[in-house]
Amino acid sequence: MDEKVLRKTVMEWVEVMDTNQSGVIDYEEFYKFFSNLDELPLNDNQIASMFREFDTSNDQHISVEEFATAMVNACEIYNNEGEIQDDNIYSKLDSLR
Ligand SMILES: [Ca+2]
Repeated sequence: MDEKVLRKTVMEWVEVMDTNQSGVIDYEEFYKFFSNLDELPLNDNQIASMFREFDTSNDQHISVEEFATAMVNACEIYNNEGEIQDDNIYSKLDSLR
């Protein structure tokens, strides 16, 4: 697994999600992003539980670092291909539910 590629992807996601450019993802931004993913249909409860799981510091914001850690953990468990592919990050996220 290439963690650098993953972190770059996470940074790009955070940039897209962080609509008020605060540098962290609040729940509203998180919800907007994940409720609009056609590839990953999630209900409100699933999005809320993902947010809680990602927010390891419990400050109600997800930092780039927290997001990256959550993705790295997901990929360590589920990625056996040796590299990160954008199109299967969705299925990894799916498995965090
Ligand atoms: Ca946090």
